[in-house]
Amino acid sequence: MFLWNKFNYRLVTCFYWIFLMGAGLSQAATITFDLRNTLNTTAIEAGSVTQSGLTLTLTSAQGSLNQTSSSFGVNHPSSGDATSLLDGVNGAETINISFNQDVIITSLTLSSYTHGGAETASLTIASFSPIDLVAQAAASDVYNFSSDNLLNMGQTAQLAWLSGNGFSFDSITVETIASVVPEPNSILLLGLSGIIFACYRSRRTPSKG
Ligand SMILES: [Ca+2]
Ligand SMILES: [Ca+2]
Repeated sequence: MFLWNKFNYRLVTCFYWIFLMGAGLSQAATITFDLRNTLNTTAIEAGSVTQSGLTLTLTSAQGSLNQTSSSFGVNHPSSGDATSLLDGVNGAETINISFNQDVIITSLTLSSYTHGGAETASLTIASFSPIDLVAQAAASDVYNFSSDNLLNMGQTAQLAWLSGNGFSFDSITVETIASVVPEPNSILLLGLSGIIFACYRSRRTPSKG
């Protein structure tokens, strides 16, 4: 009985490893959404655009989304607004960001964002603490994030104007998360062959127990 149980254990273990080898990791991809006129204007102003299979959805509670050849922002319905910037002329404007799958927000780029404390903004990713975006001296500000930057499907990140005369939300870069999917390829088949051979050897080797 003991030998039979041990043989069964080995058999189950072999099948388990074969299953794991048969399931491949999908590649994580880095995708940049340039929100200026390099993306489809109709789609992005309607609030949803797909690139490399990943769909980005944007909304603003303060007005409609507005894209120009060099900027992207919120067109507030009240007069005097900087229509293609996130600003505070008619109240603090924000843009909500979400995706149709889990992503890691790795960076975003702003422009028309004056350094030296003249303008301030923040990015809040899901329930993590807001990140202050301290404007840099460069004409175009790139902000990189290395922690607390996971945005699961269904969650929202919010880019918010805090002070100053307004800025453009130029682009956002995210990394998709690798997932386990059936993906047979030559390497896996090679590994599978090795495992089957190991199982065969294991079965033929007399047990010492
Ligand atoms: Ca505006
Ligand atoms: Ca500005």
